[in-house]
Amino acid sequence: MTITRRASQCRQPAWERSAVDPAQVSVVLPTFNEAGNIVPLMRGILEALGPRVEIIVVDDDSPDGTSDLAREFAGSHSQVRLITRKGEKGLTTAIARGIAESGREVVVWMDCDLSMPPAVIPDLLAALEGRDMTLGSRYARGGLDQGHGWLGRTLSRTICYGARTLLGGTVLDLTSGFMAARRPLLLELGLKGDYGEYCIELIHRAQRRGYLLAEVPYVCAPRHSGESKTSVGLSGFLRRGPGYLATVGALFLGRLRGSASCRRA
Ligand SMILES: Nc1nc2c(ncn2[C@@H]2O[C@H](COP(=O)(O)OP(=O)(O)O)[C@@H](O)[C@H]2O)c(=O)[nH]1
Ligand SMILES: [Mg+2]
Repeated sequence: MTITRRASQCRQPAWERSAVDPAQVSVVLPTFNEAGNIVPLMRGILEALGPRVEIIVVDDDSPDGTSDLAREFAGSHSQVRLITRKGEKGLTTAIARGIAESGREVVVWMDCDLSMPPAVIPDLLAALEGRDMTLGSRYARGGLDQGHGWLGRTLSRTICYGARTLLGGTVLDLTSGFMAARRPLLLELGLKGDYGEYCIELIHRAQRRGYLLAEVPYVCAPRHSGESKTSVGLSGFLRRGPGYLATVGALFLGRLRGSASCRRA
């Protein structure tokens, strides 16, 4: 199911659109070399959600000084917590660490390159009403990917189409990475995988367990500053692609085994 924003809702302060009180929300920001983005991103989140939201930055000791900038911002914004991991690296474990550190009912996470607009977070939270997880979606009606070139878009769409065909479900943007989820779902399912494939796995397992999901369209913008860690072209696909394909293959086999044992029972 896709949620679209109604024009009348846009006149309210952003966080009043939310079905979830921002005091119950942590936004987890996984960063590696995001010095040019982290402060404007945190400002955008506070503007969208108001002062009661919690922001947890999980930085892997970025050499560009991302942690220093986040620490300085946290000095004047008590909502912001910084975790600097030393000797540990990886997107999925960084998000998982942020989730583990949050004591709040709802956790949101997103990329920190300003490709995902903080102004969409209230829509993700509004769509959580009666649901367990909502996803920012480039591929739902009203969404768009302006952040990647032709090759990156084609590879991403191909992965999402192939995964949906093999695994079922209704979600169009299976590698979204811009998500809001309720604590019970996160505690039950956790995050597995190395990079964006955690997203395919989490969405698949959530749908199989009967959790309710919705996609919220957003326009993915080009990275504001710094460099992509995947360079979503052919070289990025060759580096990350096998992980995605292995995850989809393993989930597909699990699904086949599951339906075979159901038929036998
Ligand atoms: N903590 C942490 N964050 C990471 C790591 N790799 C990527 N990220 C963050 O993950 C998000 C997505 O990375 P990005 O470079 O934009 O990848 P792309 O969107 O696939 O091009 C950004 O917020 C990155 O800073 C990592 O090893 N550790
Ligand atoms: Mg990015």
